Amino acid sequence: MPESKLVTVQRHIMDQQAMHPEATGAFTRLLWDLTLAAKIISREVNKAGLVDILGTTGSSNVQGEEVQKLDCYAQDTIFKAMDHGGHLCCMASEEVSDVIEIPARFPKGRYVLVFDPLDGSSNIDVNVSVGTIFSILRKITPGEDGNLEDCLQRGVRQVAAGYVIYGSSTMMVYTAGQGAHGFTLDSSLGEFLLSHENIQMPEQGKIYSVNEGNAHTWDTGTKAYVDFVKSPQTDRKGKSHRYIGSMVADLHRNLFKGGIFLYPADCRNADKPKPKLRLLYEANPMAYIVEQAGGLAITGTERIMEIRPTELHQRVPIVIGSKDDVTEYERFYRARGLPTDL
Ligand code: P6P
Repeated sequence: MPESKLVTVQRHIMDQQAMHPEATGAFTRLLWDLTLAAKIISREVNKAGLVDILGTTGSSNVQGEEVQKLDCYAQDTIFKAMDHGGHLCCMASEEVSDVIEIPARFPKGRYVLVFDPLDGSSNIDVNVSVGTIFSILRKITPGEDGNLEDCLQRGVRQVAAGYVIYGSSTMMVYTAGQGAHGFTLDSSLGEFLLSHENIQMPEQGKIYSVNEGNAHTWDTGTKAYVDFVKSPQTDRKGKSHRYIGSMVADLHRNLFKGGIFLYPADCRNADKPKPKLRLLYEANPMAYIVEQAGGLAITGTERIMEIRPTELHQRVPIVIGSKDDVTEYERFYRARGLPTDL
């Protein structure tokens, strides 16, 4: 067992910054501020169950504080942690319809933060893992204030991306383009400590993750692929179905165990497919992490990170995971069924 290095996420980020001589330290301080927000959210999420039990007195908890919905709490926490550091020109969030300006009283910087403050929050009251997802871009328009154009950039333009999963332990996984790395929160220290350096996703997995309840809405290629992978083949067993309904939790498991996660569009109206997951703050950041770990992320035919965004809350179909599994899926999708040369 290699000697595990005692490295905090701050130290790791600084070492990453050292690989970019042009880095000014603003990026490092931006990520540090984000880890503070993650620790605060983790504390609240971990007592949510308790608040829920004790909160039976109505809308206030035992301290008489107003019990905020946790996703609003997460939104406020990230905003307050990030609005004054001088690293950002604007933000965008799943919880807010328009671009979020940096208050005039604070300095502005050259980065954009796009995030989903608490993805899967509907699972909170049944104690299922949820997560925060973030994506960091560079400002591309002139002037101090960020705008929609600064947010609507392709995933390949991401400077960094990551997620925090609030589960049996709180972990942060991030990439700044030099691999994907996992840190586990030691709450007694209040530090995220390196626990999974340079994560490598298995090239093929034994798991497929999809909401089978939507099977009647899928395109024929997806239907054929799911039927194929769950059935035993001459050269391999059928894959096991694992679906939590919280993207961060499903992808975090597949990142380490291998496998494929699918959220195809509802194709019942062929002229107007209806995808669910969001491009800017779900698909792109998770795609960056997975690609840095050796996996793939596509819509069916197109690399997720190449999509040119047109709207802040734009939705996309996503198939993401182990390289061989996603490559095999794409053959079914393009063939609109079982490929003839399989
Ligand atoms: P469904 C959670 O609401 C979420 O945005 C993702 O985290 C998750 O993968 C997906 O939706 C679950 O959607 O339709 O299967 O409940």
